[in-house]
Amino acid sequence: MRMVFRWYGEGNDRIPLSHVKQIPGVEGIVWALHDVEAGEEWPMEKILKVKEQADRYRLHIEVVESVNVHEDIKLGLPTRDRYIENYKRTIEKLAQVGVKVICYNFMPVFDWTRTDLYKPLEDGSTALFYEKEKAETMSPEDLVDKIAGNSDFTMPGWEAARLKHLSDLFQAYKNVSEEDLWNHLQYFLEEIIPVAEENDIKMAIHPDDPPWSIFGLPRIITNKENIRRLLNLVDSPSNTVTLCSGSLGANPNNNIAEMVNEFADRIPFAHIRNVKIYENGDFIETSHRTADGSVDIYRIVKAYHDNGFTGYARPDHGRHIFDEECRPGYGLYDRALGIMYLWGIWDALERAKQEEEK
Ligand SMILES: [Mn+2]
Repeated sequence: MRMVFRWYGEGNDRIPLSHVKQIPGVEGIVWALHDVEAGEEWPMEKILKVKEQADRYRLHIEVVESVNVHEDIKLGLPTRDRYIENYKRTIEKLAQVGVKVICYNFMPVFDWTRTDLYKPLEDGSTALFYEKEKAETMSPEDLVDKIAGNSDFTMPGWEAARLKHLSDLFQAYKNVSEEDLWNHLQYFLEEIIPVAEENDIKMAIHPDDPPWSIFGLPRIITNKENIRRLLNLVDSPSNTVTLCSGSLGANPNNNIAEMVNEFADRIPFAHIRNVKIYENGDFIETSHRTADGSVDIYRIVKAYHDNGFTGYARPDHGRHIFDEECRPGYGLYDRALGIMYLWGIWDALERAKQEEEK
């Protein structure tokens, strides 16, 4: 397991790389050019700047999250080919600087969705929260105001430029069924996977968060069967999954350890996080500890260990603790605690295996 840490870039992330470097076992950053709009080709100059910054702390930049997919690609519009060409050029450039994994998602309009970014937990910390009833009754515009408007920080996937034409986008998706979205994903993969293969890059799709349809938009990367289908769309070692225990874990029917066992060789990047699911369908992001949520983090880490996992892993989100002022879900402290919990499980499993072999 190779531990990495999501970092939003100089001037955009309050956490300095000098602090990231001090979290035990963190070897690299998970990064993106957050100021480049979806569909545009990433400029080499900007890519190299991030590499220089990471190099200074001997952190690698092998994992990118995300190269966002333009809506025209998800909608299957004729204009998609231009954006797909840009995507290919970006893959080639990222390979040149040593990138191995590119995370992306195929969620229409919205990336991850929550109804509250600062919901208090019993211990006085706050965390990202999803209130089912609210999500089902609030308008998309209200949601955008809440997430994109209420924050001092830009939120990944909630960039203003993407959400400018909200009503047009919803109109455009009216006639896009889940099967259409599968077809559009297949078209995209058939174009980019050969380029990824040539460049020794793994394209790792992130599951939908939460793993069900919101606002009537189609969503397809939601469970084991659908991940299996995704991997078969283009059967290539470069067509892979970012297995996110937090996203998939919001549906109690998803057994993530089972998914690790089935898809191990197609998971180059693990997102590990716990969520607590309430009976009414609400869920909140908790600490990583198994006892604190509904997802059995121990079982998941054990499944990775059993399968000899050598891919990258990161704590997915964290709570906001110790009065830290941070991008919602992306503070330093709770993610650092999460990393130590993951290492604790991993090291104990590793040690037990060594003792057994003696
Ligand atoms: Mn995730």
